[in-house]
Amino acid sequence: MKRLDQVLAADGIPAELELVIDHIMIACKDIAYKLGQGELAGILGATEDQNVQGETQKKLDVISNDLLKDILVSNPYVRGIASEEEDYTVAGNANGKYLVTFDPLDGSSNIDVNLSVGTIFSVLEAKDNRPGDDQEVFLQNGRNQVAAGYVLYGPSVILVMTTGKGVNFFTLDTNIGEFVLTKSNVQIPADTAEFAINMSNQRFWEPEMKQYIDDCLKGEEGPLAKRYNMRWVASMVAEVHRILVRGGIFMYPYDTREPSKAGKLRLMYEGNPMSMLVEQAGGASSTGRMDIMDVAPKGIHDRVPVVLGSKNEVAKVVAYHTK
Ligand code: AHM
Ligand code: MG
Repeated sequence: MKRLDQVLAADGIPAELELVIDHIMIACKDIAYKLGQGELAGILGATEDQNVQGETQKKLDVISNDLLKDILVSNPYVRGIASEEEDYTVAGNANGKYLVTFDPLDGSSNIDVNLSVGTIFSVLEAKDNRPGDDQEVFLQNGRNQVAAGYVLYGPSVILVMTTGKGVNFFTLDTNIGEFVLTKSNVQIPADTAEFAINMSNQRFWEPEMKQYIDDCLKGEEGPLAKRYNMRWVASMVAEVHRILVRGGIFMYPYDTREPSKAGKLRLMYEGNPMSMLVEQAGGASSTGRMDIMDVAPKGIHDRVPVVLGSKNEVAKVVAYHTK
């Protein structure tokens, strides 16, 4: 079986980008090991801190963030990093060509209950001479990503990534400590009858989203003429992985619980990398009104409504929002 480095080399990825991806994976293997140790390593539970968005930080959020940050800022090709768990961008090498954004441990409410979590990453090119601690250099739309992916820490550890040439799955072979190719050119089925959304927020959604879900719940008798199934893991990495494996639609729409926020999920750490993966696998990704990767970020911690997955179902949701 082919190792990750062999696949990247065969795809003609620049050696500098390969080293950046390699370093992200070194940190992710360490995170996977610590998650596997769980309570034995004393890393479960919360810290006394909150991140810039006012969310309680789990110990493993902070540990994972530091592992990624430390290795990436000392990588010669990394100009800087932006993380969901860092208030500000952090400078790397002033001559570095790449910027890395990441959610070190997404779905962290699942850590203490021993369910799947993941690391999400995105790589952009630094377009001008600004230093990596200047957030302006990061404010590019998702179409500029040169690589994106996630590592899912589940029963097996799976890296899913794209460099713009399709989506591959790599499984961590713990005998050799390497990610090996286990599925190439992943394609999301265009149609689905499985949706994922946090139904408890229903009363806070916009009328368009309420109407779409109402119509799903009407099943064969309703306007969508299908019997739907529902899933909610509360871990975006696990939801997107399910969609890449068997299709589906995942939504975290705008809601009025905190009107100043466009949605719960973050554009640069969650929306853009997942959108690149989904589009590269033949799916679609939208805010409900426009493609997520066309949204221009105003700040590194911007939020975005997310609707992604099987392309015909995403098109239906977009039609509800735009008709
Ligand atoms: P996090 O980055 O703080 O972990 O939040 C993101 C997660 C997603 O993985 C998941 O889709 C969503 O939050 C779950 O939210 P909820 O708790 O509202 O179900
Ligand atoms: Mg997180």
